[in-house]
Amino acid sequence: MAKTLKETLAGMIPKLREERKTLIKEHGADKISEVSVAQAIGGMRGVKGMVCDTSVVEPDQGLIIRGKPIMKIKDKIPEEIFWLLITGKLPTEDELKLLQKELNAFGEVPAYIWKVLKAMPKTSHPMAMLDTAILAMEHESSFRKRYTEGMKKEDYWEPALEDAMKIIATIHSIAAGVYRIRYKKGPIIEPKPKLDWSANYTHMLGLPPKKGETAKMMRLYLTLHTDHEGGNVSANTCHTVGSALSDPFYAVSAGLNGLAGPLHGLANQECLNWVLQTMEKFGGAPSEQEIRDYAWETLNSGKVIPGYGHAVLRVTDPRFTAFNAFGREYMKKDPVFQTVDRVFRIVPEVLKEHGKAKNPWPNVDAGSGALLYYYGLKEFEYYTVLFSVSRSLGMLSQLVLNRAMGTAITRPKSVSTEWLINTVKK
Ligand code: CMX
Repeated sequence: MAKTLKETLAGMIPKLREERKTLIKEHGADKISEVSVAQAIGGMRGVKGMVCDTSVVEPDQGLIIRGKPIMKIKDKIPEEIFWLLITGKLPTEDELKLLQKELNAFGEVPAYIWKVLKAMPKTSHPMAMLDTAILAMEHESSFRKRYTEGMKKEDYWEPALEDAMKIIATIHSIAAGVYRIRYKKGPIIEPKPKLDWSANYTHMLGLPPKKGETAKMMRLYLTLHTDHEGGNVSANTCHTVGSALSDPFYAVSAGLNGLAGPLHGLANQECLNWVLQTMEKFGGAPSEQEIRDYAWETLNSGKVIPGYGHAVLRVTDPRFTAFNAFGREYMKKDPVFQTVDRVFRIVPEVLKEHGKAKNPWPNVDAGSGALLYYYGLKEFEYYTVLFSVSRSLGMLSQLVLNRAMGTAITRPKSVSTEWLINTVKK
C-alpha cells in the first residue's frame, strides 16, 4: 500500500540524521570553502557555508532537482516536484493521489484572511497582500502550538510538515483571491476538488482558458519556479527565520518578502515592463537596433536590464529556454513574445560589451512575463505572486528537511570594516 508523504519522510529520517552525525564526527574540521574580503563585502557570493539537499544550481547547467535536470522534469506537475524535493524520488501514481487528497483536506482558507486582504489599501502591492495573508495565517500553526505545549527536537519536523501542507494547500487560493480583490475581478472563486494544484490556481484566477493552453502554461510556470538551491535571498531568508524555530508561516512570509525585491523575484514584473516600454517607445515590436539603443540607454542611466544576469548561473537559464520553447509553440506571432525573443538575441551582446555583468544571459524572469501577458494576465505587478506560489514548495521542502535533520540556528560571524582593514594589513 502506498505511504503518505509523512510516512515516507519518517522512514528516511534515521538515515539522514545518521549521515549528518557521521559527517560531523568524522569530517567536522575539513575545509570546504575559503572567504575573501571581496566575498565578505560582496554578498558572500560563492562562499559554501550552508547545506541544501533539495536542489543544486550548476553554473554551466542550471537547476538540478534531486539529480534531475529541470528540463527532464519540466512536464511534471508541481505536486510531483514537491514530493521529489522532500523525498528525492518522484511519487508513484498512488503516492501522488494520497498527497493531493491530503492537500485537499487542508484546503480551506480561514474567513479572516479575506477580511484582512479586503481591509488593505486598494493600491497595495499584490506581494504585500500575499505576504500579509500568509503571516496572518500563522494563527493556524501546528508547529507553534506543539512547541508551546512542549515538544522534543526529534519531533519538530512533524508539525513543520503539517504547517507546510496547510500553506501549500491554501497559498494558491489566497494568491488567486489577491488577484481578484486587488484588480476588482469579481467574487472569489472556490477551488474544485477534482482539479490538481496548478489547474485549480488557473481556475481560481478566472483567466480565459484559451482551449486549455492557459492551464498548460501555468503548470509549466509553477513547475519551473519551485526551487533554486538554498543560497538565494528567499530560500536563505526562509531558512534563517525557520532556524530560529519561528514556525513555517513566519518563515515563508519572510522568504516571500525577499522574493519581492527587484533584484530577485520582482525582476519578472520589471522585465515585462522593460519590454513593453521598448514597444511603447518604438511604436510596436522594436527592431534589433532599437533594442540595442534602448539597452544602452538603460545601462547608461545606471539601471540594470531586468531578467539578465545571475549570481550563480553562467549560461542561459534552462527555465528561460523552456518558456521560450513554449512561446514558440503557442504564440510565435505575438508581438510581445517576438520582442522578448529579439531582446534575447541582442541584450547578451550588449551586456558583454558593457563588460560588468559576469553572466550576460537571460535568467528565469526574462521570458515568463510575455506568456502570462498573452494568456490575459496583464497586471504585471502580480507576476511575483505566481513565482511565490511556486517557490513556497521549495522553501517549505527545505524547511521541513532542516527540522527533520535538526539543523542549527543560523548565526554566521560578522566582522567590522576596521577589522578587515587591520587584518589585511597583517
Ligand atoms: N544589467 C546591468 N548590469 C548588471 C546586470 C544586468 N542585468 N547584471 C549584473 N550587472 C552588474 C551588477 O549590477 C554589478 O555592477 P556593480 O559592479 O556596479 O555593482 C556587476 O554587473 C557585477 O554583477 P554580477 O556579479 O554579474 O551579478 P551579481 O551576482 O552581483 O547580481 C543579479 C546578480 C541577478 C542581482 C544581477 O545580475 C541583476 O541585477 N540582474 C537584473 C535583475 C534580475 O534579473 N534579477 C533576477 C534574478 C533571478 C531571480 O532571483 O529571480
